Amino acid sequence: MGKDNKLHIILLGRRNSGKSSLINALTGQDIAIVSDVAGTTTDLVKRSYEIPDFASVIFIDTAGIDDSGPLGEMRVEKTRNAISQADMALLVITNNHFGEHERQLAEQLKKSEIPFLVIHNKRDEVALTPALKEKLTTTYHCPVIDYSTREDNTDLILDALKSTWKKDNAPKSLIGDLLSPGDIVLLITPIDSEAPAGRLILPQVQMIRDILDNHCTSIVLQPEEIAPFLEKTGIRPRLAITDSQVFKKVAALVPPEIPLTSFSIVLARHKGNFKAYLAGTPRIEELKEGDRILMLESCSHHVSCEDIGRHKIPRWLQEYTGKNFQFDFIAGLDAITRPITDYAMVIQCGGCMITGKQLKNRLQPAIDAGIPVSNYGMTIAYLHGIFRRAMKVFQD
Ligand SMILES: Nc1nc2c(ncn2[C@@H]2O[C@H](COP(=O)(O)OP(=O)(O)OP(=O)(O)O)[C@@H](O)[C@H]2O)c(=O)[nH]1
Ligand SMILES: [Mg+2]
Repeated sequence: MGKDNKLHIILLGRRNSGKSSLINALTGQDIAIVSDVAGTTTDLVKRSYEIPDFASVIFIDTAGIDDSGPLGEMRVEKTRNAISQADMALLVITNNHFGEHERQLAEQLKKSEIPFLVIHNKRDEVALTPALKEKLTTTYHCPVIDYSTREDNTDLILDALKSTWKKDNAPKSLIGDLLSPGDIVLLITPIDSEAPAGRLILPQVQMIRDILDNHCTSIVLQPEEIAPFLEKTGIRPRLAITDSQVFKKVAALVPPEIPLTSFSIVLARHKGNFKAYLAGTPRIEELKEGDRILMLESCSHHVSCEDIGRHKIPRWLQEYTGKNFQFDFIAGLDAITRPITDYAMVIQCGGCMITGKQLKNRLQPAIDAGIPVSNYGMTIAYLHGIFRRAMKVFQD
């Protein structure tokens, strides 16, 4: 979603494939200029439209991806850059032609995790072959629609857009892949001064729900209750998940044969760039005296996150390394004011208040610049010497 909370859908394809015609058809407005001259659209054109029962969208018309010459190449560059603003894409092809341009676009979309549909346009002239449809469906797992802006109404495409978006945004299980039905999971939840009065926090509630969804049993208990519980019941849980702040204490209480991880690590895997965190966290070792570290907080009102991010992690980092650092804190989705290259490391909170895509986009510039990134839970695990144990259950 863009800042305007609208779904941005970009149309991509070669010149003359019918991108502008398709936007006209989808929006029911004859606004975009359409012609049989290749290269009619030369700039990004945005068009708002309300898809009934779905969302406010902005269609982005682009110049053909096969444009050439110095000006053409600039247009192609512009089209490619626009892809990152999009939430979804329509890849328009004709004449059963899916060549290098299309493959590159599809790869870029996949890499950016932008769901897309392939529209084979002008079926009134040449119909989509079953062989190409089959090939594209198995390669990209996306809808492939044979279409004609001259003959078909747009319901087919609008329905496919809706269902693709819903499928892509369907909640995925947090730990379902680690469990079998009937497994028992310990959820270690200290009730201390930082625990909100009279309730659990969102990640704890989400985890309980996820365990129920997977037909497993959760046992919710405080650190002090671990040893008596295990002793009294003789139960050997499949997994233990703890609040990261008491990780060290809990690691000593949960027998080594029981896999142990933390709520924030589970959430980091679920949402965010787990691979980048896995690679980035141990680079705490490379930090130098006086380095600048960026702490990204995705919400501005969660008192306990604030305490962890603003006080505990900075203190623990300086204690662990024996060095002093400068910390910058940025809350919500506020802009990062300094150039990202000023930072030696970026540490992101769990991101419980923002979407996965927002979280990823927020970290991408740092990742692209080769700056190590981590998140609160993984940094805490590392600083407390339990990183390896906490990651093991995901690596096996
Ligand atoms: N036969 C047929 N022609 C179509 C269809 N859709 C579009 N066209 C024609 O294809 C030509 C190109 O259409 P545009 O919509 O301008 O294509 P475009 O992809 O926006 O092209 P550029 O802006 O040059 O990149 C026009 O002459 C359209 O009338 C279709 O379904 N069938
Ligand atoms: Mg056009």
